[in-house]
Amino acid sequence: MKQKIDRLAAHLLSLSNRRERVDLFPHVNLDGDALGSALALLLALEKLSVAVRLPLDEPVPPKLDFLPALAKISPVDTAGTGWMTQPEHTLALLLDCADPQRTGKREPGCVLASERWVLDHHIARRPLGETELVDTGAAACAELVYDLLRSLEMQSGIPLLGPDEKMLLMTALISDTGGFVYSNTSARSFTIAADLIHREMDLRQITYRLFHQSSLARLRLKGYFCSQARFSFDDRIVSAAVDPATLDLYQATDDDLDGMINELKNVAGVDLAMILRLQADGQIRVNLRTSTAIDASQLAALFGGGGHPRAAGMTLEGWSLVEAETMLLQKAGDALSHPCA
Ligand SMILES: [Mn+2]
Repeated sequence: MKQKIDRLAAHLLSLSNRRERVDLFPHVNLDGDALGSALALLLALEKLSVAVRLPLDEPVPPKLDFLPALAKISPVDTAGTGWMTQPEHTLALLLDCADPQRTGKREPGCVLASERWVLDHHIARRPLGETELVDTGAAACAELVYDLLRSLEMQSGIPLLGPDEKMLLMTALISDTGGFVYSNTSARSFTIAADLIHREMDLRQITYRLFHQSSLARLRLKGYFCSQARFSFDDRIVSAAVDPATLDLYQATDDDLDGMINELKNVAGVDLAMILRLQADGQIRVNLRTSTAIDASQLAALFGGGGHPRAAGMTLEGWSLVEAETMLLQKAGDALSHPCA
């Protein structure tokens, strides 16, 4: 991987003071790793006098609006084609993803570019080409961007890791490792973090914004949720239902429910947590989180849904909330008493 990174670095350096431009393509539904990695690389390439853009057609998620260098983003209207200026002189670099489809409506910009490179850490679903650098051992794309910046520094003699680049890469690393606790966290993650940290870096602020910041609406909704959650089957199953009127009452939105299911699942002894959300169109969205005692994907499959063994979901139609919850509790109870092999 080091040789490949060095080769990409040499190639990027060769574009210094040339008309060729680098367009950076992090995946859609930006997360801390995708955006932090892209902005750090953008700042570094600017220092090397490489023409570079970060074309985005989605707003920066509110929880990432504290990042430095956000003004460097090029907001583009992908409804038209005007944003792809001179694709024949453009190097497209995909970040934190390997397939142009993962860039959403920006996909033509990746496809029409004169050359395409990839820097990613997700498992590849196809054979990789020479210019596709994928390291599944990296906890975050930011680890690969870090290596790339160090290689660019070596080859150019120009220092590239200033406070902003360090802040962006640290945020990306914290984001993808859940604050250095997920199983992808490696000794290498800590080595890189040790090199990025400095006295002025506000780690507390980064973790607060990424993982803990709430809102009054969300807090009140959480209170309602936790107080009305129903525990059954010796407290091994917990369910909670919410309708649009309740969300209105708390001036909350559907987004405020994100992560709420983990609060229920985190209760010791709970094997299955489920949240039923009645939508404005009458459909009911159901989320499931389970311990190893129940396969969430199998339970969801009974109702045409799917997902992973520990997290799954489905959409129900033609039921009232009460009917749906009663029926689901029955099926879940069956699953508990007849655990799958
Ligand atoms: Mn990532």
